Amino acid sequence: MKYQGIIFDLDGVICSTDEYHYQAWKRLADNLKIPFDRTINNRLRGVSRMASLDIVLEKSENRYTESEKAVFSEMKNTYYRELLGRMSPEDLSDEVKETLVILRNAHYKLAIGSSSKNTPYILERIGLNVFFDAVSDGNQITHSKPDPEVFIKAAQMLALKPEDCLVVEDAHAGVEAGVNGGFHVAAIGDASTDSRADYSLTSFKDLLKYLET
Ligand code: B16
Ligand code: MG
Repeated sequence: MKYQGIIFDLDGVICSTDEYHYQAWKRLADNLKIPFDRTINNRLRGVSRMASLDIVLEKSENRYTESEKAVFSEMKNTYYRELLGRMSPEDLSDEVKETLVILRNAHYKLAIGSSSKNTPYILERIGLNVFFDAVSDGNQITHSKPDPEVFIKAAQMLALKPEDCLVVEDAHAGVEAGVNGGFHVAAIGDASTDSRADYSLTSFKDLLKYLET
């Protein structure tokens, strides 16, 4: 097989929690009377919570202290977790579920590589907490995407070399992270036009076109 492992980004790839990130940031921005739209939101994909906040605050006329920023980041996370709390295994699409099972049955090692500190909670909500061979997430890294740390950790957990793994990403920062780490990359959604990716996917099951199963 060309690849032995597949490392999936979480928000925007496995599930649509990218929409909940948008709604939670929008709620915070509205509270602070800062303009915020989906174009700005796309810049937050794959980026850590604090780095995302700095991008959101670019449009503010005020300058905030680090302790104020800590409060805002906590507020956004509270809004976000409220939305996550409403999720259930029904929020995992049949397409993603069926494709993951086909890949598992074809003996690929499967991992998550997400910048999110909420990864364990999300996986639990959608019923995938014991599915993956490895979970590398925002709780274990010091550098967020586009740094490749989260994917390198995932590959190490799978005991594979980066060149033997395919990263699946919806964020430009994530595609860059994959390329920086020496991984092959399949891009979907917002990142699908990113020319640095090896493959452009129009849907999750498109992966099966490029992988032996
Ligand atoms: P949290 P991913 C990323 O997850 C999101 O794309 C990004 O928007 C978010 O800011 C980041 O996780 C941190 O998330 O606030 O939950 O720790 O796309 O890498 O799975
Ligand atoms: Mg993502």
